[in-house]
Amino acid sequence: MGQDLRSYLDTVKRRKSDEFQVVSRAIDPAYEITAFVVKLEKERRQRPVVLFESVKGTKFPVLTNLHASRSRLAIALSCAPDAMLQTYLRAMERPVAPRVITRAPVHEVVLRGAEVDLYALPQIVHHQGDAGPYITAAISFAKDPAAETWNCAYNRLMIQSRDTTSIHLTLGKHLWEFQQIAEQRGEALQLGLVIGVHPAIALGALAIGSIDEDERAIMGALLGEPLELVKCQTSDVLVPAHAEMVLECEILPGKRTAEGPFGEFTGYSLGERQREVVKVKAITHRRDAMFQDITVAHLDHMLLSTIPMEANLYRAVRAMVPSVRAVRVPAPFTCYVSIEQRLVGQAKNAIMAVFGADLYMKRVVVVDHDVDVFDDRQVTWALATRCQPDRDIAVVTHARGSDLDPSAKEDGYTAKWGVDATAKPSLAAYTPRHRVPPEVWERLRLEDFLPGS
Ligand SMILES: Cc1cc2nc3c(=O)[nH]c(=O)nc-3n(C[C@H](O)[C@H](O)[C@H](O)COP(=O)(O)O)c2cc1C
Ligand SMILES: [Mn+2]
Repeated sequence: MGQDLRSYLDTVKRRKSDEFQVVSRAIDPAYEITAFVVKLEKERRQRPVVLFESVKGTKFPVLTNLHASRSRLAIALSCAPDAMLQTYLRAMERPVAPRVITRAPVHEVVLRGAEVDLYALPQIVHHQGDAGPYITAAISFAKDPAAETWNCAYNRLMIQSRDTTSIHLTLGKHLWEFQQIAEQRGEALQLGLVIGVHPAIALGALAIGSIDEDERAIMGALLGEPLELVKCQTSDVLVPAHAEMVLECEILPGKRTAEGPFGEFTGYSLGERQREVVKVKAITHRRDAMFQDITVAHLDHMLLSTIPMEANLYRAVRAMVPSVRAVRVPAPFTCYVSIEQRLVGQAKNAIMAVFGADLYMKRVVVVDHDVDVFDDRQVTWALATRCQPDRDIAVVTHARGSDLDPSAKEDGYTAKWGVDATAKPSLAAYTPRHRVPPEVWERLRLEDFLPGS
């Protein structure tokens, strides 16, 4: 199996040709790319991969909306759409170590020093009010300056000059931790920002877990073969050899710059903040590289991030409540869990497991296994009919959450709430749900009462 974006696109073209849309007419990267993708979804219910061949102001074509369909993501993991959670869990449990190679397509073109020009890249502005062009599909590859621990994550970048960007590091997350260590030593943190990869690599980058878990090995397990890495031209950072493009960078110690406003994944445009500064030392790319974009807060972004989140949350709840049935992340900071509750108190344990496993989680609802967490109406029904708020809501105060939650007191400092919407003391002992007698249900045939239909 190929581990580059191109071989995946070939598979999509072969297996789902109507889900690959080429646009030849020139498009303005300011707002038009986002408008095109969102309109296609809203007005025509279509969410193909889109390749804009001609983008104003740049020679690079732009690929977007790659991850906006569960069935396309399932193709990337060589499994059925409903097997993605289990496939992802297996990859977390059986990681495959990466392999370093020396010749790489991503080094076909190497631009260093004065040749670096971020303004030659597509200057994509996503939403009204954004402070400027952002790079939204870059995956960071970095190493703990004090250890052999590697980390990968998506980190959006605002283009600030020919060779600098700002970067958003969620407070308390792994790259932020590396940056703290480097800054305390007065060092720049070396990193590769990788653009244009196979979706298995994208999904692997979003694995949530301990800082010691190596996302690169989860990528390998998802690909079914070791991820091939190559050393950067200007540092010892290892990056995927088959990527479309790499920005070889360092985060400057002690420096901050104004970033934003930016339309965030939460659906809100947040104001300006002081963020870390990234110096771009080199840009390497394939000779005919595609640039990749992700439309923030839309399907391309949300589907991609929820699959790894749900796998990790399922793993965490299962460690506490073995009879967990399903986990869903239906909205930012929100998790629904269904459990087959065998002992009183397990719903509360499930809530604690979720809060312990994912920084972003702020509201958890736990329901019994007869409730389908993928149906919002059923969850709402359980909340209304199995829950007493004075008894069943657990509030955790003064905790850490997302620094992009506009309701938080200050960046990321937040309360959290878990709601036990399971029947008490147990589903078996609860007042029964009504139903038609089973023998009548079996016997009655609609056609007997609707002749001619
Ligand atoms: C398209 C996209 C953009 C993202 N942008 C950021 C970002 O700018 N900063 C950030 O901290 N996390 C961002 N995230 C979320 C992180 O990549 C995600 O939480 C990741 O798992 C963090 O890695 P870690 O658990 O190794 O710290 C983004 C995710 C996606 C899918
Ligand atoms: Mn990590």
